[in-house]
This record gives sequence, C-alpha cells and structure tokens, in this order.
Amino acid sequence: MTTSIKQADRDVAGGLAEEAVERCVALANHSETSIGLTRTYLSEPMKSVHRDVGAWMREAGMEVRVDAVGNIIGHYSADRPDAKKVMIGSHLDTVHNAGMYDGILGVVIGIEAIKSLNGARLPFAVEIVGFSEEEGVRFSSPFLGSTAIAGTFDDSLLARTDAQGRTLSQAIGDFGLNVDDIGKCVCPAGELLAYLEPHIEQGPVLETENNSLGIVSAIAGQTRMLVTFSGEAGHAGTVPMRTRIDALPAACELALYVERYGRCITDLFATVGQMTVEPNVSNVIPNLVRLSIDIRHPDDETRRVAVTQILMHANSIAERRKARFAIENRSDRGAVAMNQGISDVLKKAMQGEELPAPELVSGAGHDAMIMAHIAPTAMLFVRCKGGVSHHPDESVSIPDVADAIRVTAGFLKTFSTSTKG
Ligand code: HGY
Ligand code: MN
Ligand code: MN
Repeated sequence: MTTSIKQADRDVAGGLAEEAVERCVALANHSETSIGLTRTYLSEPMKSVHRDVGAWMREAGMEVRVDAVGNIIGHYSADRPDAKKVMIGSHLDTVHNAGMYDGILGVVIGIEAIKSLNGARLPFAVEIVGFSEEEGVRFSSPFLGSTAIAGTFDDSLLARTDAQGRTLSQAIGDFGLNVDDIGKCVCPAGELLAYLEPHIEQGPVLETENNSLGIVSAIAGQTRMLVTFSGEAGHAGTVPMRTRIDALPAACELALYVERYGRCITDLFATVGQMTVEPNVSNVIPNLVRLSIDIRHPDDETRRVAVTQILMHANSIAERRKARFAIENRSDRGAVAMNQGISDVLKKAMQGEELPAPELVSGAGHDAMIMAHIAPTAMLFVRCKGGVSHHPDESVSIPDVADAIRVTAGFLKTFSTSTKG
C-alpha cells in the first residue's frame, strides 16, 4: 500500500481513535457514584451504557441485542448467509473508583474497527460484545457474562446475594432480563471462528519498552478466596489483653504474611484487597473479620502451592490465638495460553502496520480466559500511562488507540484471507 494511502488510513484511524477515547470518557459518566466511576453488574447506569453503546453499534452497521445475563452484542453480518463468526470485545462493568478504559476500551475499539470497514463485508460475521460482568465486584464472582456465552455459567451462583441482599437471579430480573433464558446465551459449538480481546495492559511493560501494542501469550491463573477469623467480642476497656480472642490482629497477621509470601516467589501476585470488621466500633473487641485473598501466577502449580501455604499459615494463626477460621473459595481459574494461530494473525496485522509485536503475560484476568475454552483466542494489549489501572488515573494515548484500531481492522482483513467463513 503506498505511503499516501497508508497515511490516509492513519488519518482515518486517528479520527476514529479520538472518537474512541471520547466515547470511553462519555461512558464514564454512567456511574453508581456521583464522584468517580463505579459500574457493577447490571447496576442502573448499565442501562445508559447499553443505550450509548447500542447506538454506536447500529451507527457502524450492526444489529444489536442484549442477552439474558446483560451482555450487549452488535452483529455485523457477513458477505454470505449462514457464515460463522468472529467475536471482538471486552467488559463494560468496572471495579469501584475505576479508570475509564479497563474493559470499555476493547468494546469501543471493536466498534471503531467495524466502522473503519466502511460497510465492506467479510466472509464471516463479526460480533462486538460488551460483557456485562468481568470484575466480579457485585456478586464476588467474575466472568458472569463470558461464562454465559461460553456455556460454563454456574447456575448455583443465581442464589448468591450482593451487599444489599439481592440475589443474582433477582438482579437479572430487576434489569428486565429473564433468568430462564440464560441457556440461550450460549454460543453454539463450532460457530465461533476466533475471539479477540483488545485491552489496556494494566501494567508498565509496554511503556517501559516504548511499544504502543503487545500480544498476550498467556493469562495468569487466579484464585480468589474469602477468609473469616472469628474471635470474641468484648468491652475494649475491661477485657484483659492476655485473655482476648481478637479477630482483627489475627487477620492483620495473615495479611502481612500474604504480602511477605508474595514478595518471595518470582511472578507471584498476592493481595488482600478487602477487609470487613464486625462489629466495627472503636470500643468493642472485633469478633469477626473477613478478608479477601487474591493469588495469581502464570504457573498453576506455583499458585496452588502458594494457596496451600497461605491457608496453612492462617490455620496456625487461628490455633495460636484460639480463634476460629473459615475459608470460602470464590473463584479459581487456571492459567490460559492464548491461541498461537490467532496470535500469528494478530502479529501479521501489526507487522502490516509496521509495528513491533512484543509478547507478554497478563497478570490481570480477562474474559479471554473464558472464551479460550470455546474458540481460538488472542489478546491485543494497548499501552496505558504508567501501567496504572483500577484507578481514576488510568489513561491511554490517541495514537496508541489509533494503532489498536488499525491492527484490529487489519486482523479482520488478514483473518478473512485465511478463512472460508
Ligand atoms: O482483576 C482482574 O484480574 C481483572 O481486572 N478483572
Ligand atoms: Mn479490571
Ligand atoms: Mn479488564
């Protein structure tokens, strides 16, 4: 392609990238909180997100549907009937006090890549998906959207309650969806040719090596648990120190151990992100403390050993302090390698844009680790400033987003030359 056409391509992608970033900023207005961005599973603001994203999908030539677990899907039909499909997307829910690009950018890049086709059809359909729940914030269970499409949705979760006591099943009904239709979300076997997830890196590697984009080789496995220490409540001014069974110092001992353990194993990530104290008043000795433990590693055996070690230590703390302790396993997912063939197509698209194609492991979890069980899957990482994520300072540059849109469109064009659809 001559440089002038290439430059024209770049200019178009630049305009689409500007629009993509504006759209991420616009979606950040749809929040459960008046300050900052928090948008958890099927919360009220998700309806406004569906309104905006649905409009953008239709404008790009897609038919739009929302499935029974709240995934919004734009369908861009193929150049022939009964063609198979490629899915591109990410998630639209956020953590508390989130950044504007985690998940959302991948959906918007997908829409812009379809827009850049200017109505040209491919030998396969393309579906842009905005998954409804990846973070696992509201019901402490991640990937509710993608597991429904992958056919691995855990029905036992329907009875799980959120902080307000609403069950998952009620939340689905509250949003105007029908829990009896969850089975209809499943993507029929063999229909999906590939899944591609564009996503911010959420780490510093691309920025450190001065690359705008990267290809994910594998996604680290992750274990999320809730550990509860139970002691004895009592008057803070009268119960002698040596006779107390105080649940809070027990939990703090464990939190410090988790950090220490995480620091001594290469590539291990060990985090206590949540801690609730009961009765949580200053003049009562805490009798119940619940803490979350999040363990990740690219190697599953190393992660499993870490989980065992940490729980053994928790047990020894409880025994020594005569406290009781309980574990609840909230989520446990093995590491997932990305598909080499699809990653090679992505690499070819990057080379077509004269971009380096560095490979890196993702410590963060993604819907791609679910979709990889039903289709050849690849992830495209986009540099984010300082590697900051899960924070309001999360940010991307328009040129990097333009690279990602061109590469995503290039992926579709390259893939279409190698598929029968
Ligand atoms: O927590 C994660 O791994 C991702 O951001 N959901
Ligand atoms: Mn996230
Ligand atoms: Mn994410």
